[in-house]
Amino acid sequence: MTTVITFGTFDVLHVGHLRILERSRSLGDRLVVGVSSDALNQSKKNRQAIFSESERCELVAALRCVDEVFLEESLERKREYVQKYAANVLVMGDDWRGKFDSLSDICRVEYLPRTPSISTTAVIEHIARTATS
Ligand code: C2G
Repeated sequence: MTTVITFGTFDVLHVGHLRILERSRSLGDRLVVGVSSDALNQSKKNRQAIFSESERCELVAALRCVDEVFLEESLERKREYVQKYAANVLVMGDDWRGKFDSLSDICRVEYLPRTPSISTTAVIEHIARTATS
C-alpha cells in the first residue's frame, strides 16, 4: 500500500486545495494531510487564519480523497511526520520546490503545480472589495 502525505493551512477551502488533494491521493492508496496549526500558520503567513485549526481539520477530513488528518505543529518536523504515518510519497505545491528534497532518503518527494488564479488571499480580498462597494 502506498501512503501519500501532504501539508497545508487550507484556510477558506477552495478548488485549488481540492485539486492538489485529489492529485495527491491519485499517487497512492491512502492520503494523510497535515493541517497547519493556528500558531504555525501565524508564523508562516503572518496573519491569523479565518477558520480555526479544528474547523480546517474538520473540512479537510470530510473530503472524499482524504483518509486521515493531523495537526502540523512545525515545518521542521516533516521527517518525524513522514515516519509516523509511514508515508511513501510526500507531496508539496511547487511554490515549495526543492525545499524538502532532503527527505528523499525516506520517501519520494513530489512538487505538484498549483492551480492558477485562485488563492485564499484573492478570495478574502475579493470578498472585502465586494462587501464595501
Ligand atoms: N494550492 C494549490 N493551488 C492554489 C492554492 C494552493 O495547489 N491555487 C496548494 C498549495 O500548493 C498547498 C496546498 O494547496 O500544497 C495548501 O495551500 P496553503 O494552505 O497555502 O498551504 P501552504 O502555506 O503551502 O502550507 O508544511 C508546509 C505548509 O504547511 C504548506
